[in-house]
Amino acid sequence: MTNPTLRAIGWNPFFEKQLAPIDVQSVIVARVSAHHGSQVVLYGETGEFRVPVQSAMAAGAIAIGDWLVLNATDNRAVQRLERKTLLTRKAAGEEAKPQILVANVDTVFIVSSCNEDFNRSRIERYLAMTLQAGATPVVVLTKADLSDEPAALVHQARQLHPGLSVEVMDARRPEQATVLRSWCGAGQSVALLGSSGVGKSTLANALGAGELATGGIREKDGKGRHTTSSRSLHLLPTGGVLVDNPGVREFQLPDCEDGVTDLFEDVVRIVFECKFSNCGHDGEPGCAVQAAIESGELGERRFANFQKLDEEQSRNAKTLARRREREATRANKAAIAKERRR
Ligand SMILES: Nc1nc2c(ncn2[C@@H]2O[C@H](COP(=O)(O)OP(=O)(O)OP(=O)(O)O)[C@@H](O)[C@H]2O)c(=O)[nH]1
Ligand SMILES: [Mg+2]
Ligand SMILES: [Zn+2]
Repeated sequence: MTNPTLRAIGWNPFFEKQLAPIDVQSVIVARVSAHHGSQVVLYGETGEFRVPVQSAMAAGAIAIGDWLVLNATDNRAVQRLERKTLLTRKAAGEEAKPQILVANVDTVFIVSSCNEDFNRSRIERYLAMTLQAGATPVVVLTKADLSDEPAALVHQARQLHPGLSVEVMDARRPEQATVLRSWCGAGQSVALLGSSGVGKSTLANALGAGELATGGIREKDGKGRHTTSSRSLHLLPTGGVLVDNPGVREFQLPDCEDGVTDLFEDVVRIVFECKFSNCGHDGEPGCAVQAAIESGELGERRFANFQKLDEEQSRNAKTLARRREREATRANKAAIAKERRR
């Protein structure tokens, strides 16, 4: 399975290894690229092909970006390969269930425009989610042509995480998007994330993903019109693949402790220095957080957002843990009842 076409679209030893127990003569591998009603679009060694949803899901639930092992004779999935990275958010509604956005991307372009959409706390939310997924975040600031101070915004965004890559551009101009090429080479998988109207599909087109529909934004508040309605994976002329996503509305973090801790490592380190381990950071003696805010080492906004995101993810993690517990208890009771009926 060392076919160059497969390698270009992200096939690598991580997935190859999982094939070991399978008789490779009787199967093919393919990557999930889109979902259209009753059909799933896949990319394989011979290019794009479609299979009925029932065949694609025969080995379990799938997400865009997943690798499937299919029976060569009837294209039925026999295995969904273990994921290298997994981007999730908390599903809408009361349940804390995580909702999968995309699987197996190496890089996430967190797209924000330089106008009304620019918001450091929102970017931090996407960063925590991306770090949790195990992918590399790159902040892409679009609509540089509409801003008087794009350089100041780049500077602000770079402060959000040590070593964070931040690029700024007019996304309508392919020659400006070339700064993103190093993340789009053969074998690389990238996903675009961000609010509606920030220019994700415009950027995808500039990178050569094809002819994706783009739409105007509302005059009064600069918000988008949710032009892209479904997630899809596209081949890039630079060799890699790119997943365009619908604009994300407000969303909550799922169980995301590692992502939050990684992103806010500076804050966590300061909190650790407070005299009391249960410090409320609200005027207690020996509070390292207060001291850091006073000295300017820690910004008030950053600390407040850390607290907000950390509480949110831990609340959702706890609800999820309770739900799993309930499910386990229910399964247990059902098993006991079944045993009794025997
Ligand atoms: N001036 C300017 N306009 C841009 C830029 N990028 C995108 N646009 C415009 O912004 C509007 C929205 O762009 P889209 O690419 O549809 O935005 P999107 O993020 O895909 O939006 P959804 O699909 O709704 O999530 C379009 O009218 C684009 O032409 C840019 O860098 N500068
Ligand atoms: Mg779009
Ligand atoms: Zn404190």
